[in-house]
Amino acid sequence: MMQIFSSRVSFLPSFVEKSRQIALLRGVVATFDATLAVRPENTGVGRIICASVCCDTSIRAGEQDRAHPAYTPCPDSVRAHSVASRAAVRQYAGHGGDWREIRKDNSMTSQFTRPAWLDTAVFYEIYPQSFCDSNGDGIGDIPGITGKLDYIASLGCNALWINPCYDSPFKDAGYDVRDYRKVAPRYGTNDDLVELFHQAHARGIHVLLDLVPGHTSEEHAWFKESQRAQRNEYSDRYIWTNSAFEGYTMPFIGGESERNATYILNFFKCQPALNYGFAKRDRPWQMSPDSPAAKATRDAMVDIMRFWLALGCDGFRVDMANSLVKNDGDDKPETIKAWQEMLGTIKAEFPQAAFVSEWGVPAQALEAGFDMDFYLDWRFDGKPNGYNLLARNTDNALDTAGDRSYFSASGGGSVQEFLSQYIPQYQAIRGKGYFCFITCNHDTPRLAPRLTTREQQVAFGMFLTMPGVPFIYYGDEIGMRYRDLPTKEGGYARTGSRTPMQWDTSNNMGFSAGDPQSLYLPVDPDPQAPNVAEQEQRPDSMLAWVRSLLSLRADHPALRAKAPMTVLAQPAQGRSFAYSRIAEDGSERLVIAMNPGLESETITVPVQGNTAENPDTLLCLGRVSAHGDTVELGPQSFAVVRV
Ligand SMILES: [Ca+2]
Repeated sequence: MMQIFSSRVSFLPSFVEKSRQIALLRGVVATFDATLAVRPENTGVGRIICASVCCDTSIRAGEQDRAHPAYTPCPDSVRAHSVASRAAVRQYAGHGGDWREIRKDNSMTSQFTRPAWLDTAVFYEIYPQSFCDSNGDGIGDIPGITGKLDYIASLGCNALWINPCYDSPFKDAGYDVRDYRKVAPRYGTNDDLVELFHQAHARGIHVLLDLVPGHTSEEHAWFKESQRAQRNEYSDRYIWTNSAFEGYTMPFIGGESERNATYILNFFKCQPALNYGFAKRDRPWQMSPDSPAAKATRDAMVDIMRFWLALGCDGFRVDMANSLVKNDGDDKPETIKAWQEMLGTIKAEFPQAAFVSEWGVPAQALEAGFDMDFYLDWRFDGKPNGYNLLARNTDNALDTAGDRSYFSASGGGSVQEFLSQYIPQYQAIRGKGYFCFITCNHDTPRLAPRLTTREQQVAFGMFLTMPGVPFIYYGDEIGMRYRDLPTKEGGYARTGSRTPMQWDTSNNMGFSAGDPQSLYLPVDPDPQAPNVAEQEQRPDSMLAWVRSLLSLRADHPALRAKAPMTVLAQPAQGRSFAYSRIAEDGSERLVIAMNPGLESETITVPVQGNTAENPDTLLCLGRVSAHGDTVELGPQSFAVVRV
């Protein structure tokens, strides 16, 4: 079965194509399950997998092609929540589709209190197997992370998100959880993790773990029980059909258990979907989200959160948060309801816990109770979403040629297209929570080597001064490079963004004292590969720039997550972009201006004085000068000015 997925991914022509497939497989398919239906011919991925798997279960592929109820647009009548007044939010209508407006509630004041600490938070995402190996076995571990907390604090980061570190067969690098309550032995012990919480808190650092609520590993004890022919407590914890010969329009597996049924998958073959019910039901085996079985799944997930929060964890990044309830509508009413119940319960017990969703539609995610949602990197058939426009508007992760990203000095265009997508989403959630920029993540190609250091510096200037809570992926602060590598633990095209952290020029670049052959992934062999020790010596380094930006952010209330942002300049014919940030109490107003292009540009913004000598220029990259309301921005420049 695994081969089906492997070959499906590996023959795809480009990284972006692979990423698209992975995104679809990992849950974007769920985000867009209804929007994809706008063009039924675009349901290819799910159908191909269904067809492939169902060949193994003796079900004709054609049966999967007929109705596709999973991809039927949700009629208004299905929307469960009442809406007093609504504002439009733009959402991408799936690959091959277009941007369109969906209707979202913009009137509801969130019932959830947001943890105050998020207003000044800056996150650092750590892929545990690749950050620091403390015992020389070639795999990063929890004590390794603990040993680097001072480095993380020195960056200006005061929060961590650690990718799954739970017991797992690692067929999807830990997103296939075998035991939610146990640290994987290769990373250490539960005690090691509790010690990490303590050491982090002593440095003012909050720690979020990664919650994978939508599926488990096929080796999870719940699933082993659920597979049994005899009914038991876990029979309905997963989604089973009524016969070993009955499939469905979602990926499913048959013939592997004594139970006379097939089960629904969320992603890889090893990841059976947990049962949160179906919003729309067209088969007798589909249960309601209000069923006792779906409620039991929600309770079990709350219990897992409770377990780690009680041990000192500060919250969770939640994997594929938008896809719990199957056959849900465009507006995700039942998935939102499920989260409102779960987060309502856990937040009442742990009001300072923070939750960030892999959802990508912040108006929905915040309504569901999350504090933050990511601006995810989406690209479908060459069509970028707003974030992809900024930094990854290309089909080639490695090559500068053909890169039309806004931050590409020679290839990018006006910032207007990004803003036309970002601003409506930003306005829809203002005051309710945070829409968060990432530098990269474990599913996304790193900016380097495609973007130069200078291009990355301008990009970071924006990412770290926009509203919301920023997330820096480990190694991006030194410009670590995406590498073209064979797959590891289900990473496929994502593997190249998951290589060991480059600390210095010692053995394995300081990542591990072990044999290079034992490493989780090989370190970058290039003699010019960036490393922390070298960049610490150099004031013009990427590392120094990131520290400057985060130091500025920490010192200025106008750069806090909540502080409002207003666009000041977005020339249609130029490359420049300027915006203001104003402290919530009105005590401070900053102007951020940038020009990622290669030609000088002049824009009109309310900045006074010549910034070359002006003490109110708080941070400057390249040549920036202002005369009255006119600001001249040199090539590849960035400035933060107090006005
Ligand atoms: Ca280790």
